[in-house]
Amino acid sequence: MEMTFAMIKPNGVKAGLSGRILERYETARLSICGIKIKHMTKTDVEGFYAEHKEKSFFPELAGFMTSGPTIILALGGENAVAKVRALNGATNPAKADPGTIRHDFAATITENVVHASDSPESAAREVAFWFGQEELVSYQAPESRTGLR
Ligand code: 3AN
Repeated sequence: MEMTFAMIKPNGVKAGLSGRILERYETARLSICGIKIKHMTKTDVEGFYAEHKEKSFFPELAGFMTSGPTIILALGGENAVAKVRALNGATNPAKADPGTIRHDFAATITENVVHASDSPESAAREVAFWFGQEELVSYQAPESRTGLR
């Protein structure tokens, strides 16, 4: 089973969209292998977005990412990395396809509501950045909700 890292950014959490976003991941048969709520510090953001530290948009990104709590997720399933990227949509919400999370909920490229790892290599790094092994579980998402209402 492939595992990827995803995050509901502060504007998504504050707007009360966490449940609706999680529902999309679960409906796509991804399992929640790890979950935490975390108010990031500037040091967290510098470590997590190390590849963007020198970019012109970094101060704005750091200000936004520390503006409130985020929900951080390890999601598992077949092709989890590509699946979550597809569900999230393009980085710039203006270019995101209808039906994607960013198209439906986000307004700007900085405040684009969600994050997801862009490759299996970054997924491994990002999951390990936020979760210890003992904080992760593994289960298979069911094909249907048989036995439940
Ligand atoms: P993604 O989250 O789609 O993988 P990255 O990793 O390239 O996108 O960028 C990380 C975050 O940095 C984005 N989610 C967005 O908040 C911000 N960002 C990326 N590119 C820009 C940009 N050109 N202008 C402003 N913010 C940006």
